[in-house]
Amino acid sequence: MQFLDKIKSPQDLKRLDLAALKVFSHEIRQKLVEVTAQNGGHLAPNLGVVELSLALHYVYQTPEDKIIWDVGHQAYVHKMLTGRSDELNTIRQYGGLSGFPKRSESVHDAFGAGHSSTSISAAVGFALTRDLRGENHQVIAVIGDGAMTGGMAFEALNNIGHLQRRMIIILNDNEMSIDPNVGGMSEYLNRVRSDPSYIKHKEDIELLFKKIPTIGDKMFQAADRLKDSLKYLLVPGTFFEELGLKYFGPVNGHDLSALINVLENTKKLNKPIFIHVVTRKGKGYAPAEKTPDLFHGVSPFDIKTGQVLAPKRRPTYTDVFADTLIQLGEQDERVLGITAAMGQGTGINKFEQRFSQRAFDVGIAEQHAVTMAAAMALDGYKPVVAIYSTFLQRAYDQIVHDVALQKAPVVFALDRAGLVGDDGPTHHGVFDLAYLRHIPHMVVMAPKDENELRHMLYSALCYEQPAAVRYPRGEGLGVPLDEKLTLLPLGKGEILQQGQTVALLALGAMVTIAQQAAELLHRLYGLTVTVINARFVKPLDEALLLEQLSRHQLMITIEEHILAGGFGAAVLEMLSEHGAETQKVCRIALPDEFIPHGKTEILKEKYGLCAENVVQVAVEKLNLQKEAEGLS
Ligand SMILES: Cc1ncc(C[n+]2csc(CCOP(=O)(O)OP(=O)(O)O)c2C)c(N)n1
Repeated sequence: MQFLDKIKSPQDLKRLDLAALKVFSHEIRQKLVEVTAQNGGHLAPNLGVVELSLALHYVYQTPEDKIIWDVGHQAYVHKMLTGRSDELNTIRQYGGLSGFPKRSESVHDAFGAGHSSTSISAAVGFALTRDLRGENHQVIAVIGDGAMTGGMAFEALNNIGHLQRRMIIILNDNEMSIDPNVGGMSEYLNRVRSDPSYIKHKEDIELLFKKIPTIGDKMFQAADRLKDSLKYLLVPGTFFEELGLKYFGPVNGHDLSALINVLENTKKLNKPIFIHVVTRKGKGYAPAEKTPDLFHGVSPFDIKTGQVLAPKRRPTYTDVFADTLIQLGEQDERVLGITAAMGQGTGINKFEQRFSQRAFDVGIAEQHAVTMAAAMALDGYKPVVAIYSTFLQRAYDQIVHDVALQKAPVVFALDRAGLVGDDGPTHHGVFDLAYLRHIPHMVVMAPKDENELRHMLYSALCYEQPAAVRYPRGEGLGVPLDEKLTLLPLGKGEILQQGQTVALLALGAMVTIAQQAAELLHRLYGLTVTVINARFVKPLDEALLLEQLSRHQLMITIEEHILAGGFGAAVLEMLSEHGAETQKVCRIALPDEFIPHGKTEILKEKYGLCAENVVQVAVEKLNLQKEAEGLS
C-alpha cells in the first residue's frame, strides 16, 4: 500500500495533499475490512469515520490537542493514524491492541472509553483544566447520534452551554445506534438533515434577518419574535444554539475538503462549537452499508460475501431468554420488555416483533430505563429490563432508590454476565453480584444452563419483589428445554451430586466447570465430590450450605465474578454469622484487577476459572496424592 506503511504519526499525515488523503482513505478502509474479517470487531462504525478521523488529525495535533472518542469503538482509524497501523492486526486479541481507546496504550488516546455518552463530560473536564493552567490546546469530543441519547451527554451539554469554554463537539450522525436510533433527539436530527429548508446556509439566513427593517419599539419586539420563530424554522441546529453552543452543519462527513474547512474555520473560535457531521455507517464496504447493524460489531467473516464464518451451533442464552419472554408475554399481558438501545443484543427485538405495544427501546439510557420500569411495576405491570451486566452499572442508584426501596417488582435480565472476551475490561460483566446483592429486597440468581434460565425468568416474575437473573454471553449448553415453566423455590440451591471430603459450590456457568472438576478429582484421586448448583446469591440457601459445610473437609466456591463482594464473599459472610468453620472454605473468583481483553477461553484459563484449577486448589488444600502415584 502506498501510504499505510509510511504514515507513522499525525505529522506524516500533514505532508499529504487532498488527492493523497483520498487514496489513503481507500487503503484505510481496505485494512479495516481485512483486520475485522480476521479478528472480528466494530467494522461499520469505523468505516463511517475514515474521513472524519483523517480530517481531525490533519487539522489538529495530538497529543497536545485532545480528541475524545465517545464509546471508542470507532477509534481504529485514529489508532492507525497515531502509529499503531502495524499492530492493527492484533486488535482485540489477548495481549494485542484494545478495541477501544486506552491511555496506557498511547499518548494519543486522551481518555479511555467503552461505555457510551462520556465524551462531552471528559472534554469539559479537559477544557477546564487547560484553562486553569493557562494553556491553549483544543479539546474535541466526537460523539455518535446513538451516544447522544445518553443522559450524561445532555448533562454535559447543559454544563458547557453555561461554562462557555473553548471546545468542539463533533456529532457523528449516521442515524444508527447499533439498531436504528430512537428518540426525540434522533427525530430532530433527522429533520435537520433532510428538510430542504434546513439545508439553506445558516449564514445567509442570519444575514437576511439582519436586513429585516425594524421600526419603533413594539414593532421591533414583534419583528424580533418573528425573526426568532423564522430562525427556528430555517436555521439548522437551533436547539444546540439555544443551549449556548455555536452550531455548524450539517457537513458531509465523507467530503474531506468540507471537513477540513469546517475544522480550520472553527479552530480559533473561543467558545463551545457544535459541528454536525453526517456520515454513512459501513461506508465503502457493501455488506456493511447494507446491514450496518450486523457489521456494528461483527465476528470474523468472509470478505467476498460478508458472511460470518462460524455461525452458531446452539441457541444462545439470549435466544432462550427472548423465546421465554415471548412465552411469558403470551401467558400474561402485563409482561413488558425494556431495552436501552440493545434490542438485538438482548433479544428484546424478538419480543417486540411479537408484542410491538409492550416492548420499549429507550435509547442508551439505562438509568431512565430502570426508573421507568419501577413506575410500570408499581402500576401493576411486569417489566423485564434486559441490560448487559456491564451497562447496568450505570443505573445503580435507580435500582436502589427507585426500584428496591419501593420494592417494585422489576425483573432485571443481565445478559453478558461474566467474561465477555474481546471487548475487554469495559465490557466484562464481573461486578453485578457485588453491586446488587447488598441491596435490600433484591433477589439475585444465576442459572447453570439455558433451561434453568427459563425457569428463573418465570420465577423472577412470580416473586413479587425486584429480581435479577445474570447469564453469560454466547451459546448455551445445548440442553433440552422444558416446555412447562416451573417456580423455583426462593433461595434454594440444588445438590447435583452428593459426595464427601470436598464440596464444589458453583454459580451459573461455573456449575459445568465444577462438574468437570468433580469428574477429574474422581478419576485422578478417587474422590467422590459433592457438586452444588447454588442458583441464588441472594437469598442464600443457608441451611443447605451450613449442612454441607459440616459434612466436608473443604468447600470451594466458584464464580465468574470478582472476588470482592461476590458469591464466595456472600457465602463466607453468612457462614461467619453462623459461627461456622469458614477456614474450610476456599474461593475461586476473579482477582481485584481489571481483566484484559482476549478470548474467554484464554482468560478463563489464565484466571483459574477452569476445571484444572479447581482440581489444583482441591489438591493443594487437601494435600492429595494422585491415586496412581499413591499406588506406586
Ligand atoms: C452505557 C452503554 N450502553 C450501551 C452500549 C452499547 N453500545 C455500544 S455502541 C452503541 C451505539 C452507539 O451508536 P452511535 O453513538 O451512534 O455510534 P455509531 O456506532 O453509530 O457510530 C451502543 C448502544 C454502550 N457502549 N454503553
